[in-house]
Amino acid sequence: MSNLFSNCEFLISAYKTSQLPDDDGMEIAFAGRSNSGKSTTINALTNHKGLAKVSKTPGRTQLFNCFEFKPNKRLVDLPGYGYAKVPKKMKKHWEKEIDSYLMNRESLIGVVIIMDIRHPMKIFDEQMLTWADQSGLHSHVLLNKADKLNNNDIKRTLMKVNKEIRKYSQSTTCQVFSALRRMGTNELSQVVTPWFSEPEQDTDPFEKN
Ligand SMILES: Nc1nc2c(ncn2[C@@H]2O[C@H](COP(=O)(O)OP(=O)(O)OP(=O)(O)O)[C@@H](O)[C@H]2O)c(=O)[nH]1
Ligand SMILES: [Mg+2]
Repeated sequence: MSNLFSNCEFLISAYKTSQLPDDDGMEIAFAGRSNSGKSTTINALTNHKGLAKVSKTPGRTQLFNCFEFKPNKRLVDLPGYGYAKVPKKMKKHWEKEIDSYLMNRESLIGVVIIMDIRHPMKIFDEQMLTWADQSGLHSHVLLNKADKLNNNDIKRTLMKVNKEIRKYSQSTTCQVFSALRRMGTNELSQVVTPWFSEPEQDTDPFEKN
């Protein structure tokens, strides 16, 4: 099924925030622990199998990978956080770059936080929810890899997480997802599409219309 994101193309990979595309327009970021399925989710949402690189080895995405689906409208695949086996120096680099991205990126309008449904709400996920709330950004949680659980466990986890996310943010939403089976992509598209239709913030108060 086609959606706003169906004609998405790879734009650029950035090792540092300074290499990202110009900070204009709007973008949403896909954040989550390493191996949670960020890259697979982008491929499911855009209906484009090989767009974002997927790997069985955690720590695969070690760059900010940017994709453009409309002029100046982007999806950003973030490096996974919390993967212990990454060398210390690289971990430091990424923590610094992701922090800087989240704090300074004007075109960032929302984050999709991807969790493995079997291990939801880890410390970084909670921090991301808190941070998005405090920054006035949209946020939406995907409980990914639902194909790994039975229906009862899915329902139980969804209820539990729905309750828990309220501690961190009043406005965040949550859904069950399977990037592998492309289950839940319509719902995801319906949640994030309106984020892009809001008027862009005028950052220059002196600019004349
Ligand atoms: N069973 C199942 N496996 C999935 C699902 N989504 C992703 N995977 C698998 O999980 C592994 C990691 O997926 P990625 O999309 O590369 O995860 P990532 O979050 O981008 O990982 P990093 O780039 O390392 O941070 C791959 O083997 C995927 O095939 C899902 O919904 N169900
Ligand atoms: Mg990845």
